Amino acid sequence: MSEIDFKPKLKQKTKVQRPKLYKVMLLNDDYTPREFVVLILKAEFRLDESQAEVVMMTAHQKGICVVSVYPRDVSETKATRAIDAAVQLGYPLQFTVEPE
Ligand code: TYC
Repeated sequence: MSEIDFKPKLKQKTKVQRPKLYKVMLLNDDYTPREFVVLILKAEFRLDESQAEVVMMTAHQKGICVVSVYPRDVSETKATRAIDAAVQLGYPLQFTVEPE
């Protein structure tokens, strides 16, 4: 009887890591028109009219609201683009990005 064991001792495990997600947060201010906030939420974050209204009003009343979650680079790009669009029109609208 052979003593040689041909079975592989180690199984290779492939670990697939989910990308970490980052929240884009909308901050209230006293100057940006509500209509513009809704417009940006629809254009940049692909919210529909009623979602955009709810997010805008939540930020307006509570000071801050989660807009959406994405991988880090997507969140940062969208927040930057939204802030840039506001700056173009002289509005102080702010978004922040934080880990979920
Ligand atoms: N508070 C602003 C106003 O009364 C509207 C607004 C809502 C601005 C939400 C920013 O994230 C915001 N004109």
